[in-house]
Amino acid sequence: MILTFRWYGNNDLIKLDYIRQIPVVKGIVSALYDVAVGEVWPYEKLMSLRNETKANGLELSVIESIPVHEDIKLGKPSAKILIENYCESIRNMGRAGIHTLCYNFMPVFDWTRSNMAFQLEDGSNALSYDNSEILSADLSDGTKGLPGWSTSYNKKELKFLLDAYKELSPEGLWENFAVFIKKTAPVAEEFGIKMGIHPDDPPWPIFGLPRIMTDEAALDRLIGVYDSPSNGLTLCTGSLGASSGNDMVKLTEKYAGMDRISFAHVRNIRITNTGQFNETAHNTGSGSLDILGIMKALKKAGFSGPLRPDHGRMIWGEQGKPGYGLYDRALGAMYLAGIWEGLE
Ligand code: DNO
Repeated sequence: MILTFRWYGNNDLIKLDYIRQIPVVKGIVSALYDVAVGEVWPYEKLMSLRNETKANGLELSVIESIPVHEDIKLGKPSAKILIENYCESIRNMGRAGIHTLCYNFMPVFDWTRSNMAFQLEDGSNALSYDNSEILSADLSDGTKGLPGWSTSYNKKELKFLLDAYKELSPEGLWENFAVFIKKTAPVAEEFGIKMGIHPDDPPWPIFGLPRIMTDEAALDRLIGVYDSPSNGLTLCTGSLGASSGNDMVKLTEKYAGMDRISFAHVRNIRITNTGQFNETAHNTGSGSLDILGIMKALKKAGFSGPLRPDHGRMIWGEQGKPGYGLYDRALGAMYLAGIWEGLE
């Protein structure tokens, strides 16, 4: 296992030399933030990102994410050229010596929360989700009504997208996914890259949009579409684990055993009701998930890929990007590395 840490590039409040001071962290998870969605990611930019992390003693282990253009998910005619561009970005990653790619296939909305600063008993803040609040979110002025939403769509753009998806069933989304992965995964194979799809977060439909990467049946289907270690999963324990029907230790054992876990996001959440959860500290006792059991399952399967602590709470007065402060993620990194060392 390679312990990694997400870094949002030079605008990130958390600098690489701080990340380097977390003794267990060896790799960086990052992306290019100045390439328009659908364009080819240039080799030179990927290479300079890698050199920058290297100059700080850290390997660029994972690209999270190259966004998948909505036209690909919608199966529009332009998907053909957009998928070809995606393949070229994968080739450029390979040429730049980066071997893991995390991406998702969630229509319009990536991960979604209803409260970015939910107060926990100990006075710290964490992200939380409540289905009823999300259902009543005001989308009449685009994504402005959504807390913490970063990719902004104005009123017109959002309406256009939501209308376009009205025509698309979950089966239709699967078909478009199959077209995408059958083209991209062989290129990833050829260039020594493991792709890992990020499960839908939360793992159920929101705003009437189809969501397909939600449970064991979906993961089996994903593998069935194109069977290769280059077509794997980003095991995001807090995303899949938000649905109590997903037994995370069992799923980890199964897919790690099949060598289909390309990358792991390990974090804990507390399920408070159906469709309702809040994020917690990483350790097993703080939330509903058996983090030790998950790490044991990865270890037992000989998992050797990148793994990162995921969203942290805001503690010790830290201000910053919700979920992506330094302190609690660093605690998470130490906890996860400690478990691993113990298992070794
Ligand atoms: C949230 C992240 C996601 C993830 C994308 C991957 O913190 O896990 O935004 O990067 O879904 O494509």
